[in-house]
Amino acid sequence: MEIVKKEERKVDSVELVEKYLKDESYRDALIIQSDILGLSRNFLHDKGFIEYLPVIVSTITDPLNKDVFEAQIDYYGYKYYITKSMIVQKQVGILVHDKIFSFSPNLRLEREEKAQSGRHLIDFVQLDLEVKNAKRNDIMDLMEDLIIYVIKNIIQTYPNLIRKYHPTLKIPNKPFSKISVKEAKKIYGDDYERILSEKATEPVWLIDMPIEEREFYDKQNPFEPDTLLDFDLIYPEGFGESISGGEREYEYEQIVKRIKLKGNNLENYDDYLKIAKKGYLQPSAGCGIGIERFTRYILGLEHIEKTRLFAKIPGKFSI
Ligand code: ASN
Repeated sequence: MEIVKKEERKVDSVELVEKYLKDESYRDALIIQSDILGLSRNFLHDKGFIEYLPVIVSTITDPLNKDVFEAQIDYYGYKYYITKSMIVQKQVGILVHDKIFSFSPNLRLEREEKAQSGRHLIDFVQLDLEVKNAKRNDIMDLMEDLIIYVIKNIIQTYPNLIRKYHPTLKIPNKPFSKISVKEAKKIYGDDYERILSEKATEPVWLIDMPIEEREFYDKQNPFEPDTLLDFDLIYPEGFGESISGGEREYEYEQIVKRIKLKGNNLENYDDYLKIAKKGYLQPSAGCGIGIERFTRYILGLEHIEKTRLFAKIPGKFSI
């Protein structure tokens, strides 16, 4: 794919700084975000998780099941990818410690149409975690507790900010409801994700993605082979997708089959496949939750751009 530069877009650095100083919603969002980071970190430490530093450049990265431009760098003739997610690194990570997480910066060069969604940035951070021998339900249960813990604490600590920005924000009730993609499509049609989010008043799990719609690493359901043992969490009130995750493929033959099924190039996964072939990979499950989206949801912000400084909106040039 070729990136077409449509026009010269001038960004004035002084104007940008003045915007940050004038509009207090940037300052408020950063206060909330700082607490989201601290609370999530404490929550996971208490559950015995080890925090890893993120991997930002690698020879392998998530192929992603979507249309993004490739982000590669050339270093002394070697090719590195900028990480789109740490999924393969997490699968190796759990061989060293059973429960791991990372605040992982990801670069996804999304198409400009995504700017309108209000929830896409090309440079964002996800809290990415993985647990050895865990099942899908273990991770969903963990994330429900994490979200409840974070929202509860933030409402208690910053009642005035919540009243000002998102007065309808509630502490969600556990367990969150679940709906399969098949069922959601039947009820809401092809635009099920958007409609589900708009109708919901509490977060909802969307489960059992069709195999052709997701990446090779989410585990195929042996009892329903056209679906995966995975999930997304959808925020209510139209705030859209929050989390994606699932159980993982870890057996060499199955991984090869899945990479081929997606039409991905096996050679791109050489380093990963070697590890799988040796039998080192283990069963695991995990997920990632976008930090800027979590901030946006808690404050009920119109656009995710408000949740960080130097935000990069799809298709736009910025500092
Ligand atoms: N972090 C996600 C996961 O663990 C993968 C992703 O970001 N695409 O499943």
